[in-house]
Amino acid sequence: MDDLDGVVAEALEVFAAAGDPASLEQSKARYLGKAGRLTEALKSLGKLDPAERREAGARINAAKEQIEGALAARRDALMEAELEARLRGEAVDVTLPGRMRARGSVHPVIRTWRRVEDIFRSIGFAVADGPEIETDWYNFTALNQPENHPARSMHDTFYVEGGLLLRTHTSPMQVRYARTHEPPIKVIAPGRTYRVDSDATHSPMFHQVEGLWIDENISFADLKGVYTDFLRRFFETDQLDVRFRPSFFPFTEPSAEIDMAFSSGPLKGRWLEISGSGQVHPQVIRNFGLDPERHIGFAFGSGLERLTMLRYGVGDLRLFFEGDVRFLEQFA
Ligand code: 2U9
Repeated sequence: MDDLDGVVAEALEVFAAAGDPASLEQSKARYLGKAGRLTEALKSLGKLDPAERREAGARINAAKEQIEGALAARRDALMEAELEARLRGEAVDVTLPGRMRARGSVHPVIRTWRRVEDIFRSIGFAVADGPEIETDWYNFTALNQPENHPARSMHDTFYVEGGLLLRTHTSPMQVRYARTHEPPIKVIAPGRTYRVDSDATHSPMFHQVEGLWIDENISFADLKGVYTDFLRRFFETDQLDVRFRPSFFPFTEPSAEIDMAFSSGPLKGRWLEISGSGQVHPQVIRNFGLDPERHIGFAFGSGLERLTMLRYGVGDLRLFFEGDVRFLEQFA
């Protein structure tokens, strides 16, 4: 019993050395457990005479209280340290900026598409929609494209199984529209088109808008008025001139290229090719199911990428198809 102070000192040392609650509880058994040092001491009290027993009992109890006190204090300290560590590990820095959610934006070519639709709708044109996979008849034959025309070759057109092809212009949509509507036919056909062509200025998929106005008395003067008005509204300036140059297309006769030039601004005075056009060929009118002696009108076709490049000053067509966010977000 004389080494009780030694037992207490050892217990305090062992508790202090316990690094976590589990090893602390394990070392507790060595002193306070059933076979612990103090329990053993209490058991041996029976062998002592009453006077010695009281005195020894008091000393053992005092030692026990000391050990229990030290155990409780160490337990609190360890649990607090554990909690501290957990809080540190799970800490959230509320001063950090939130995670950004990137917002999508409308592709510049699609912006142009919508803008063109809005302008033409406002002057009474309907907007046609139709298949991107077409028959040879709607894409070529109906448009007076002869059997041996190079555009029909595998070098120029993507053919798919079953004699079908990816439309090379949006004209077949207008043929479909004209065959199912009575004149006056006043429609634009915007959409994706496909050609076997890929370099700095050509993409195998590109966008077109074509227009068609057929009635009993529609002339080149109407074409000039409609298209000039369209360009001035599209580019938001009246400082814009238009000229027609003779050309050839199988589906129009006569045919013309349309050039435009700004009369102010950085591109001032430079003629830019912007569209093809012409009076719809009598054979195409016949293919609508109409009589070319009675019905007449014009058509035009413009590239939406070209309109977009000129409106925003984009120098390279490929930027539209690379999906580079640094380019696209400028149109957000
Ligand atoms: C029908 C009849 C005739 C549409 C026309 C053009 C001239 C033309 C090109 C412009 C640039 C295609 O995107 S581009 O490469 N288009 O030059 N398109 S006349 O003529 C039609 C359309 C539909 C029923």
